[in-house]
This record gives sequence, structure tokens and C-alpha cells, in this order.
Amino acid sequence: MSEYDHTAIEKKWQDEWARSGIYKTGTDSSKPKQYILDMFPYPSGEGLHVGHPKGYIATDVYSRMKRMQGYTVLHPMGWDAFGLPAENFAIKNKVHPRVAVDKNISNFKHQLSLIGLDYDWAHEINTTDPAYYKWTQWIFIQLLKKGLAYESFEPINWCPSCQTGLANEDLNADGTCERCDSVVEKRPMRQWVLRIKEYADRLLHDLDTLDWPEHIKEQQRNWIGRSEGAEITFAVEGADPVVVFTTRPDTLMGVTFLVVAPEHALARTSTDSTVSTYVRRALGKSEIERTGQKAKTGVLLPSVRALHPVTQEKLPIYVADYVLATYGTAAIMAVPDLDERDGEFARTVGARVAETKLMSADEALKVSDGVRKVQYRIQDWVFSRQRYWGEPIPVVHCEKDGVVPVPEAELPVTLPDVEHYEPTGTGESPLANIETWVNTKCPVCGAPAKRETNTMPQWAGSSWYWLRFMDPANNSALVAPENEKRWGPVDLYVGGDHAVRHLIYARFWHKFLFDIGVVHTIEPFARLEFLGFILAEDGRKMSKRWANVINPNDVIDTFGADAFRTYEMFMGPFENTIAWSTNGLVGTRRFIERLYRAQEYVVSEHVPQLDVALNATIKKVGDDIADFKFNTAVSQMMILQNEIDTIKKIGKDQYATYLKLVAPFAPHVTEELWHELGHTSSIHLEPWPEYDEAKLVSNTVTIAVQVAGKTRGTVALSRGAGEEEVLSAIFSDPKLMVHAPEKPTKVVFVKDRIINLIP
Ligand code: ANZ
Repeated sequence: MSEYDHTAIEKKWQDEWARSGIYKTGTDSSKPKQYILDMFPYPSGEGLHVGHPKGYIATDVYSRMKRMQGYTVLHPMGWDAFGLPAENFAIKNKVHPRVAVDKNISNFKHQLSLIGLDYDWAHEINTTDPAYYKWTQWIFIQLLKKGLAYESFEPINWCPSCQTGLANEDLNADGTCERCDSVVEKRPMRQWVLRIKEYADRLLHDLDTLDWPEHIKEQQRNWIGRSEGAEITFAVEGADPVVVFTTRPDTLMGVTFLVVAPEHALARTSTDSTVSTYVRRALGKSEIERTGQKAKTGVLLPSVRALHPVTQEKLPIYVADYVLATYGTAAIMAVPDLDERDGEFARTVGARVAETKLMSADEALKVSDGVRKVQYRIQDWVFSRQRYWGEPIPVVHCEKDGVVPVPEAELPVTLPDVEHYEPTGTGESPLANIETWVNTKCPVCGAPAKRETNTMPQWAGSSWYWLRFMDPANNSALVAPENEKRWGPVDLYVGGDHAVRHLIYARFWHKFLFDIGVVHTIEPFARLEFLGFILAEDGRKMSKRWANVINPNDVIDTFGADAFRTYEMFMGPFENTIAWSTNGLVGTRRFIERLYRAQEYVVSEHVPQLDVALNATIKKVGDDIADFKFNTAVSQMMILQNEIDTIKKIGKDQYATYLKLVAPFAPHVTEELWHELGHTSSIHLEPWPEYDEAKLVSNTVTIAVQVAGKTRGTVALSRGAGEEEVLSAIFSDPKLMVHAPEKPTKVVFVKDRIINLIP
């Protein structure tokens, strides 16, 4: 037997698989399908560290098993390559983002190839390829035609450092810019916005149809933030009526004052100087500052009074910044007796508090002329960015015809080359400076017109990419209907980090594509598995800053891809965040070596002692891979290996079965050993082993061994073993031998239970 040389074995089989094309996506539509998808990466300049491939290895293991179980498998990979990092890199190093991105992609591909993943590269996509973003632009035009894309002039989040507008989803929990942590301003500017709110109810409701982790569903529900309540109108003496949104119309009798947001018309139009100073200050605060502050502030609006709809009592109206402009009607009815925030505010300004007599909500609505109303926390999606490296928004502005979509036959609108990628600082994208590109003709009237110079956000290309993987080269449709019917929906989607944004945008676009007949399912991803991150050995996040990054290339060089893959699956529960451990990796490497050496134990005849362990392993590995419990699958394989090492014998067919079980985890070494057994076709195309139910139950019993009534140990034997067999087992066990009398005067033996030797 040769030494286990992972470098030679892995190179050999990677080359051979590429040559023979065993991982090509199957076309046999008589077989059931499995579409298994990773969240595709952003190809950063830093390359992959060992944490990145954890999900890819998991889908690789899963897809290999599914292929062996007789499914045709689509398991593709591609690049989500638009976005700010490539652009910032371009600015700093004066390299075109296209050049930088292509270089990064080829590095990523090389790194992935070392791991031995079963991707079908014939399905590769790249969101920055004009042949791809032609369809991203096409979807935008369909949204525009259906009235779901609109121009807005409302104040939006503006990051002064990234110099671009942002969606709410792009902010950290504390309201700062997710990318650079800068404090985000509100800035009024022209924006393209998508009406995701129109889909809020469906996005919420259809979560119930999905096999997703509950915590991800819950985050989506919270983001959508549906509240059932009512709008109640209060007449105002000296001004227009004020409409409030409340989730508690039953508290109407406890209302002692109203509060409006500083942005509310009643506040903005006030001529009182205290009020206008307060309003000006409040508008300078971020929403997070406003909701987070402990002490409530506010001022009375003089000379206006609201009328309570039931008692006709005159109620003061305050302006206070704990009432938000972006929610409900920007005005509330305060119930200081029951609502904590209102109570605090009442104490601060010395407003009246009354004991609340609850009434039925229906009765309250009847007496106040209130109307039932549903509110959402989710805001429409701010969809334009004032940056270069993104998909151009495919519309033209004409003085006469207004906003005109670029005719579909003229797509894609390609990104022109520019000399300067820097943001202009004027709130316009760098594209605005390229006159030859900006100036065009109106597609409707032919008069001179201007192109839209904003680009799409980084999330656009990933909001539909799973569909393109089904039909990556189609130039006449986003996806051919027969391909979409064949592969949709994604059966298993794996990734981390995008619990809200990507998943909510992707579901929104998918539902829209369903509405216009492009896809046949209401949801894109039937099952989702969310992965836990790998931390550095020191327990911190892997980062250049801490100099604790582990590069998979080095690990594979030293330990081999098979040990690396198996280790990442063995580290712990898939969802958990776990620190890297070189010791753990060494242990896994040893397991692979023992598997390799076990070829020495192969005998031609069946070894019945291994039946129970092997059948249990077939069952457990299959069930555990299906359930994403890779760590317990690996430990079961290790249990079987221990058994083999104890017995030092394994039947040839049994070894072949064992290799098939390990193959999804360690595809190279198992392929090598499989061929060593004399096979000529790939182990990865073999049928998955089936277990024999009858052999799952252990046939071994543990018999207690006593000497003069004192327990000295146990022996393990086949059920039903006779006294002779038990005695010979005792005398071949060195630990028991020393206690046992060679010629006992009496032997008490209870079959399968106990033996007592009396000296
Ligand atoms: C009276 C009341 C009495 C309220 C009570 C609550 C408890 P959710 O559940 O988040 O939808 N509210 C309405 N619009 C607001 C705004 N723009 N800024 C800040 N607060 C606002 O919360 C709805 C409740 O939050 C509403 O119901 C309103 O206060 C307040 F015992 O009305 B309630």
C-alpha cells in the first residue's frame, strides 16, 4: 500500500472529473430534480478565507448524495460582482472595476477548484456581464410598466461618506451606514423607488409556506412589521383636522392630548417661534436618535385645540419627536394612562392624565367615525444609487414625453467607460459627466433627451439570479419557460448574513415575476439553511486587522481538501458559530488516513461482525445529510472506522459501501480507493447504499463477569453465546484473566446476562 499522498490524489481526480464532466447538470427529465443553491459570493480582492466555503461544502455534500440517490442535480455557482467595494478599489488604485473584478473572480475560481466542489461551471453567471444585466434592466422596465417603479422626491437616507442614497435595509441597527458606519443624513433628492410595500401582505403570508428556520422568518415578519389598527380623525379648532393612527381604538376614552411629528403640516406651518425652533432641531436628528432617546421632548402648539370625538372636550396638541414622520399618519392620540411613552411625555410637559375606561374597539370606531387600517414598518425600496459600478437604470428623460423606458430591443444599456469613478459630490452619479452617453434621443418622439444617470443598488443582480442559473445563455428570454418549470423552485438554499435584505428583495421580485407569468411558483426558495460563521482560532472574527485569517489554500496544501472539507462539516452544528481549531483538523485528517489504511483489511468474504455498525452508518449518514446534521454523520463514520480498526477485517463489498458513504465528504480519496478496488467508473455516480432494517438491531449482548459474586468487568458477545464461548472470552481478556480462577469449583451462568465464577 502506498502512503496517503493527498496532493497527488486530489490533483489527479480534479483533472479527471473536469475531463469526464461527471458533474454536468443532468438533462434526463424523467428523473426527479434537485436545485441546490449557494448564496453566490461577492468576489472581493481578498479572496476566500476558510469561513467562506463552509456553505459551499455543505451544498456539495448534499448535492453529491442527491445525485447518488438518483436525482438530476443543478448545483451552479456565479458572481455577484457589482457594488461599492470594486468601485472604491478602482478609485484608489486607478484600475477599471471590470479589470479588478475579473481578476478577483479568477482567484476565487482557483480557490474553489482546490476544494473539489461539484459545480457545473457551464452554468456560471456574472451579474456585471451585460448579457446578464440586460435582464436585470428588463425586470426594471416591467416594474415601471406596472407602476411599481416610481420617481420620488421625498427625503431619503444619504451617506455623506459613500455619497449615495441608501435604502432603510442598508442601515445598521443604530441607523448608521452599513458599509462605512457613517451617520446617515436625510436628504431630499430625486430617487427611483420600488413599491415593495404593495407586496407586504404576500411577503408576510407566504412565509408560512416555507421550510425555513423560524428565526429567519421572524426577522422577516418584524421587518415587514404589519400592524392592524385604525385611523381616527380629530376635528381641530383653528386648523385642519388631524388624523391619527392607533392600534388601540379601545383606549379612546383615555385620550387627553394629541401629538404630531415635527414633519407634520400642523407643526411645519406653525408661526410660533418656540415651535419652529423645536422643529428645526428635531429635523437635524436621525430617526434612531429620536426613537432611542430616553427623555422625551416636545412643545405645545399654541392656539390650536383638538376636539375629543366622544366628549367634545378640548385637547391640547403637542409637537414631539418621538412621533415619527415615516409611520402611520405622523400623528397620535396620546393615552398617557396606558401608553408608556405617552405617560413619560405627559410627565415631562405636565399634560393631564386620565384613568382610561376601555370600550370595545368596534364601538370606539363607530362613535369616532374611525376606519380600520393596516400599517407596515417596511418602506418602499429606494432603488437608485449615485455611483458608477452598477446597472444603469434603463430610462430616458424627455422634455415632452417625460420618463420613457428604453425599448426592450435596445437592452442592455451598457455602462460606458469613464475616466473618473469618483462620486461627483453633487448627488449625481459619475455617469452624469459623460455627455456623449447622457445625450440621446427620446424613444417616443425622437427629440434630444437625456439618459438616467443613476445606477441600481448592489441588491438588484441578486434579486433574480437563481432563475438565470436555469438558463444562463438564453439571449431571447430571462429564462425559457420549460427550464423554469423543470428547475423551479430552488429546493435548497444555503447561506448566511442576508436574513432580511437579500431574502426579502429576492422574494419580492420573484412574486412580481410570478404576477407577470415568468415563473410558476409564488416563492423562490422552498427550503433555507442558514449557516453559522467560522471564527478564527482566537475566537475573533477573521480579519486582516487581527492578522488571524486562515487561507484555505494553505490548509489544503498541508492537510488536503478531503480533510479540510470533512473537518468543516465535523466542527459542530451547521447553524452554530464556531472557532477554527487546528487540532480538530488534525483529528479529521487522521480519520481520512485510517479510512485509507483500511484497504489493508479488505477481505473477499463478508464480515458479519460489521453488519450492525455498517447498516447503522448507512441509515445515520443518509438521514443526517438530509437534515444538515453533518457533524453527527461524520462522527458515525468515525464509529464505524473504530469498529473496522478493532476487527481488522472488512469485506470488499462492505468497504465499497463504506466508501460511498464517505464520498460526499471526501470525494477524492474515496474515488481513489474505489478505483483501487478495481472499479473503472466514478464512485460519485454510484447509487447511494441502502440499509437492511433487520440488521440495524444490535446482535451483541454485554455479559457481566463476576468472581465470587464480585463484578470484575464485562464481555461482549453474540446473543445466545454458550458457557464455553463466554469462558474463552474471559480468558482471552487480559484484564479479566487476572481475576478469574483457572479451575472454578462452580459456574453460575445466566444466558446473555451474567456469569459468576466461584473459586
Ligand atoms: C393609542 C395607544 C394606546 C397606542 C395604547 C398604543 C398603546 P405599532 O404596534 O408599532 O404599530 N404610533 C402611531 N403612529 C406613530 C408614529 N408615527 N410614531 C410613533 N408612535 C406612533 O404601534 C402603534 C402605536 O404606536 C399606535 O397606537 C400609536 O399609539 C403609536 F395603550 O395609539 B397607540
